[in-house]
Amino acid sequence: MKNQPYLDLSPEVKNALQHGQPVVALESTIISHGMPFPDNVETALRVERAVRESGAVPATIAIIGGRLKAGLSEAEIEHLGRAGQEVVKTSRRDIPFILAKNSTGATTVAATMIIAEMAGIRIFATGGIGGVHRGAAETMDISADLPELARTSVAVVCAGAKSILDIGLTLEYLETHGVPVIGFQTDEFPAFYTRRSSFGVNYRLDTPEDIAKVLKIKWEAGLQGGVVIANPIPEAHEPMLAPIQRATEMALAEALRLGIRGKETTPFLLSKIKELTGGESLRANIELVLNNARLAAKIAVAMSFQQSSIVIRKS
Ligand code: PSU
Ligand code: MN
Repeated sequence: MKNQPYLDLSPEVKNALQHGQPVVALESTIISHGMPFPDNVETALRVERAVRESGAVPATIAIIGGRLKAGLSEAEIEHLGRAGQEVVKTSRRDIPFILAKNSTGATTVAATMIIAEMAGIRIFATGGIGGVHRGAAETMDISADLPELARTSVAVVCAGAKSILDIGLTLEYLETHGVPVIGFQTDEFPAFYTRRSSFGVNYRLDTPEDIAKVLKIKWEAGLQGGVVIANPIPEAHEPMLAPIQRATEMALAEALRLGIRGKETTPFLLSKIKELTGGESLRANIELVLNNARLAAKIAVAMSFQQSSIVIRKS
């Protein structure tokens, strides 16, 4: 690892990376802005356990007291969960400001990818990625997660993109920027709460080993940039489509009426949908994150078997 003046690895994460053991990065905006307390803390800890049970070391990522952290203590996770929206939702642009103030930030997919890459962690599990929002032709609301996927060499395991987004335009953006979208055991890109979206993936791969092989080749060949690994929510936990769709439409209308904009949009929609579905969306969200953590760990394990030295060439 290059000298990283702002980064602290937990002793466990540091040790695992030094010995080429599998490590999975986890984000923290999902803790402070994506779920209510105490489900958020409980889920974050369960996700860490799921990664361990699948043979990898979890590295939850955040900014704490002006330091970039890969690997948090339980107390730090609990703090992020209790503080909730009071913690700054931190994406690429925000990082230097949070560091300058010795402040604390919950990292989005984009910011988590940046810190994971610095640490040398290649696999990252989350719930859903940000994307092109519906109505983006007018609002230009495109998540900073997308340009990050274009430039940063980390693979993100997710359950697709939520239907609060324009899934078609999100996939077009990824295509333009050369970000491969892999479907794990599926030909169809999943829509987060639901297994189907009617949009296809670029490549279907059916085992963690096949995915690990492609990732290794991509980065060894010097092809920088991220990869989306789309992992549908397990059938047993897929909620009924109609109530989710109704809640999504109502939440979008409410956001428009209240003039919700910018970084507030995604957290607002998530909490509104949860309220409107009586918690059904939250239950599904928890299950799909656990499912993604397990797959990410298996891919990380397969990668550690294949090669202990994946060198990312920087131009
Ligand atoms: N999707 C979810 N839960 C989340 C997020 C997205 O289902 O918590 C969070 C992630 O941290 C993601 C961020 O990176 O929202 C995207 O925010 P925005 O749309 O403002 O870029
Ligand atoms: Mn946005």
